[in-house]
Amino acid sequence: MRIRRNLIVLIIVAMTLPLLPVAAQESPSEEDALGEAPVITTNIPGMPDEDLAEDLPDDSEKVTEEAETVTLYALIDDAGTASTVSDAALALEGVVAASSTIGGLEFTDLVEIEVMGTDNDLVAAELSRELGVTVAPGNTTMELAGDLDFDDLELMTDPRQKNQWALKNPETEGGIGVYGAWSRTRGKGAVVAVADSGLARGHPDMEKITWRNSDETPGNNRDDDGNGFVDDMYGWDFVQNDNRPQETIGHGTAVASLIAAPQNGKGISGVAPAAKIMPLRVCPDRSCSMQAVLDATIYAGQNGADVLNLSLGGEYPNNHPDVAVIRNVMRRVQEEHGITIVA
Ligand SMILES: [Ca+2]
Ligand SMILES: [Ca+2]
Ligand SMILES: [Ca+2]
Ligand SMILES: [Ca+2]
Repeated sequence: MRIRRNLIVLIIVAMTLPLLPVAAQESPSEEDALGEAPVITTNIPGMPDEDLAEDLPDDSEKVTEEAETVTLYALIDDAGTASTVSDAALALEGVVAASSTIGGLEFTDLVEIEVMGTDNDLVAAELSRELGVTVAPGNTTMELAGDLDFDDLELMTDPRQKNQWALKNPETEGGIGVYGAWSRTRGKGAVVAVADSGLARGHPDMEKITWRNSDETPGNNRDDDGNGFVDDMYGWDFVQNDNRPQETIGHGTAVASLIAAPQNGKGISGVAPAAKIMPLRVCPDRSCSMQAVLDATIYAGQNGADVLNLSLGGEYPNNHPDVAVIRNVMRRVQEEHGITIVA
């Protein structure tokens, strides 16, 4: 399992290198952690217009809700324990909730604080002043990475897999040499969560590769597996907060196809053509909220993904506290669930 996972990771890393991925493999040193801000930008191939249209939400489905509260994060160090900070936060006006349990995971270095939107600056200032903790605004956004042209992928077929130079021999053709890896594994049994713009499940190369939550019963309006998500048969939409992570711009579907498009005589071949994709929608357009990315990261870990792919990026000051929050959450999910995060 470890070997296979590492193999897949290598492959995916190689495939997404040109896409300028973000960052969260193994625990980097503190210096690296703060020194290398994530660079998030993506591009992906598209799918046929008709598939896209079919999967597009109608206007009424657009997210219109105004957030009444905002989420801040206190970064805990020597300044105090998580529970001291939670208690202090709860005593402040405008604070609705404060906890070091996030998505069911206990954190020792992070407290999530929900604040009425009008009071967030005041609360942040007060916490820093009284407790000396760093308060992260939690409002960072990332962007989809890369310049993939979906039409290019559409032109390729399995027989034309020979045109996929990136899969070929590194010495002679500059690729990642995936054919050698395929003699050992094509990713069967591995689940790769793709936190992106969704997945067009009706696309000919996508229909059979979607991960299925076997612990959930579809369509009964109940959370049968008790994971906190109702009827999440095929991943989750963290933008609309529903169980339909439909594609809206094509990026997520293109990323998924680079990872796991099956060898079926249609479309292209992914680097791990026997793996399954867990679609997690975090980007309604090219911009992706940090909150959605963190929620999706926790979901991927808790629901058995072996790998989480984030073809996202962004540029922030090296010491931006939100970067520390993102890193802490990803590290914690890795520790808890052993998932490999590629960004
Ligand atoms: Ca569920
Ligand atoms: Ca159900
Ligand atoms: Ca949706
Ligand atoms: Ca194919």
